[in-house]
Amino acid sequence: MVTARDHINSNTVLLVLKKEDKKYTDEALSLLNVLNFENVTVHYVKKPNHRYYIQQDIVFRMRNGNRPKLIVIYDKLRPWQHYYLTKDLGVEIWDLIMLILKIFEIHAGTKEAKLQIELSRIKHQIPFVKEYIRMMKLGEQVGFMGPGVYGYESLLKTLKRKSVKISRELAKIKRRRELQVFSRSKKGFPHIAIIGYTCAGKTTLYNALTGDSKRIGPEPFKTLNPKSRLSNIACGDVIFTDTVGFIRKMPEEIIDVFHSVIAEMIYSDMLLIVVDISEDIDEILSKIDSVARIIDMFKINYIPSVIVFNKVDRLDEKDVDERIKIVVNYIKSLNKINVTDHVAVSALRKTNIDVLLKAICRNIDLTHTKILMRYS
Ligand SMILES: Nc1nc2c(ncn2[C@@H]2O[C@H](COP(=O)(O)OP(=O)(O)OP(=O)(O)O)[C@@H](O)[C@H]2O)c(=O)[nH]1
Ligand SMILES: [Mg+2]
Repeated sequence: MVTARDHINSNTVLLVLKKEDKKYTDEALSLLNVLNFENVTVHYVKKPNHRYYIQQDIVFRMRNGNRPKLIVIYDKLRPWQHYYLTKDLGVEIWDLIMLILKIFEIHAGTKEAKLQIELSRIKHQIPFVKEYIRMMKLGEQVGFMGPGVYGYESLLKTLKRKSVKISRELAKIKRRRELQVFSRSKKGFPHIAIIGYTCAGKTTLYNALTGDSKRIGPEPFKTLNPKSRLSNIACGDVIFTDTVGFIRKMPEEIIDVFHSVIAEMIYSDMLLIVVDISEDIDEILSKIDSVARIIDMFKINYIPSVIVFNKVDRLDEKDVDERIKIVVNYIKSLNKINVTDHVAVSALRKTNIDVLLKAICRNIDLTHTKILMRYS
């Protein structure tokens, strides 16, 4: 473990987790990586400090010495903790919700998803602004950072007005939306969404699948978000989409946003469900449960799904076979995912990518015809 005081400088992002949440470290680092933060120092706290979340002596040491450029608390933060950290350190502070909203923002392609994110950000911000006003009225100062009590009061009014406006707009959009609109709009090329938990290796797989492929004319890409790419594979042209990862430590307040961001991507002709087969078997099965729940929730059980068991390079061959057997049986017993195939790969080493492409081709011919028939 790296201690906070050793490695901090003005380029560092300080990532703070509770000791009991140590298992989420990789997940948190991977989210920061998506945002291109590479110089990250991890700090664990045994028990969150009431005033600062981080232990007081560490805060004081940072105040008197090197400060990071950003502190990310991988947990919910009380409004006054945000207030005191900002006031005493004068650096940007994000909590878990702010971090996840930033990630969603990158993946949000529809107006609905963007508005949902904006609404959640405002709703999340309001108690913080209220706390700032309360503290300032008690005579506290936010130092050079804040706009003063009147500034915060007018900000609060603006946020409340915006939140009402966005809620109305969202209600209208939701009424208009039909669930299958996403699929229909993508008619043309078979659309393959790569889904699964964060860190499972979706982006690595996306790169392995699309890396060598030639882009055929720029036109089709204009309507796609940057996470989708047209690829020419043995059986024809298909569009692969890399999606935002399911996050284990997902605060309830933003589950709606997650759904709106993932919805547009998930209505596809095929799902590649990426599973990190090198994890603890209990962990794998519990993640499979959540994937099945999400598939159930969106009522997309009809979409043919290829399970991609990734990171086989981390295991012995015998282990891989044993684990796959257990997981496949478990998935079948759930009866919620339309599994048409499974393939073991190493996306990183590009092992068995050809086998996966063949599996895709075997299933896509059938499925795309079906999808076209349904809407023609
Ligand atoms: N050993 C091994 N590591 C892999 C493999 N595939 C991916 N990884 C590693 O797993 C980590 C996460 O990979 P990503 O491709 O970013 O995972 P992701 O599912 O896109 O994660 P999010 O975008 O956060 O949802 C990276 O450190 C990869 O290098 C693999 O086949 N073998
Ligand atoms: Mg990714």
